[in-house]
Amino acid sequence: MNCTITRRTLLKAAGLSLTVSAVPAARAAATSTTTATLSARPGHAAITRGETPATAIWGYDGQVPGPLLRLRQNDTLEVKLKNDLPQPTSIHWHGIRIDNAMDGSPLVQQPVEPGDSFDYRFTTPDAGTYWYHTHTRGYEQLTRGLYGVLIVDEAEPLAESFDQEHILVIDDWLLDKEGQIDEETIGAMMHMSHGGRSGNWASVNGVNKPEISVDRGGRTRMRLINTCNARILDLDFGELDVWTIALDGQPVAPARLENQLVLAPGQRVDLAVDIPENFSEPKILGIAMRDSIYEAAYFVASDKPPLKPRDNSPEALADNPQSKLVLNLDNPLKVTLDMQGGAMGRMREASLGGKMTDIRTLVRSGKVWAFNGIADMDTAQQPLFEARRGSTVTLDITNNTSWPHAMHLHGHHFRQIRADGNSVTPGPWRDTHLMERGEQHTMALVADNPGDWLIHCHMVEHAASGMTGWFRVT
Ligand SMILES: [Cu+2]
Repeated sequence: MNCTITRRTLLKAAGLSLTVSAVPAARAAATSTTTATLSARPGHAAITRGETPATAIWGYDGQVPGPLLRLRQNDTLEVKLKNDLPQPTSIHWHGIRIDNAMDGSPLVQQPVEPGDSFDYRFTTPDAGTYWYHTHTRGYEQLTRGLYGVLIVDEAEPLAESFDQEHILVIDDWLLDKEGQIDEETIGAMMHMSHGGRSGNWASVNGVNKPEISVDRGGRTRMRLINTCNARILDLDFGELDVWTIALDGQPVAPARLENQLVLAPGQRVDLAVDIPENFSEPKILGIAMRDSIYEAAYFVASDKPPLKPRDNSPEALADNPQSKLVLNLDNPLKVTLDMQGGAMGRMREASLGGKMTDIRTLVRSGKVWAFNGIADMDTAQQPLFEARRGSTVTLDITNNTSWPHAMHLHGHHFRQIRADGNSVTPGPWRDTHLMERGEQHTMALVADNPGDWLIHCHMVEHAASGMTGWFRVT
């Protein structure tokens, strides 16, 4: 008999850092189900830490980030979304290889009307760091704070590998002098056609410049999530000893971080960070700006006596089913994706509603970008491609624009492949891949998840103004 155990989700209103002992340690004999109710509703957040009145936000349970959802690999998550907002909404479970009907995109779900609710239910095949966020009017609802963290713990607990865990959700906010979200610029064409909306305040776990308590001599697993609308984060850890151990939830061979860490909107990274035994002064988590470091957070020593530092480098995380997928590059379905448009671009016209439309009319219609000459591929009858389940697809993506873009795939991960003589070198599996301007990358995926899925730029202003398409797996 399949025993189903309902357990409370680990909900933490503030301060997402927790010790490893707080992670559910005992493995249930059978898979279990975690349930939660999330009310999408207005609330307030002390983003500026008292420098202004609290910021009016929209958040899950009225807080930002929303409640931490945490379950074990292969378990089931049931979430009732209650919409207590004045407009329709939905939830996308970013990076989870999910049942298509639960993906939250407009391809598979009518947004939930105000006062209504929707029950999401899915299993979590891959361990890792994920997040959930609105997929309706993202340029407004993500701006207002509708996102939270979803952690899937490894089927076999890792308690001995780390002394601590920290979850760092990094966002930026465009606030006025009273600390309120600048509403006039929500969805502004200026942001859509340029680099998206960037803020004038940064937050880590919902507050500006928090202090993050770390154990001296300890090794902490840091899970970082970029929830910014559009800002690409160049993160600087100063002298701390940092290894990358997973990207977008998928394990990678531990590699020491030698430079700044680039985290595009939507992306996550898991790090192993060794805190020196004699650590005393606050260390800065910096965001590299053009010619300076913005101090996003401070690592400060906890009151605990120093631990004996490890002399081994971090162990690799166990592979996920996703990371074991094998590309068949002998005879892939080859797809070309030309990203066009935006300010300082060359696009003069694109198809809109099936008609070739000049750029001025496109701008008036709120569309300034196009995939393969189509400015509304998100609602087009024809998908970007249709693949048989289990087949390998290569996506030849060219960023023919003057802006970087973070390309996000729903329901799947993909990896960059580089032809190197006769061999092919695959990059890490990711669900969100940064394309700098002018770059051409060949990405490959195993189309193993049936349904209709979005592919879009995760700079949410771009996604809303032409940079969204879809594909079908049959
Ligand atoms: Cu973009």
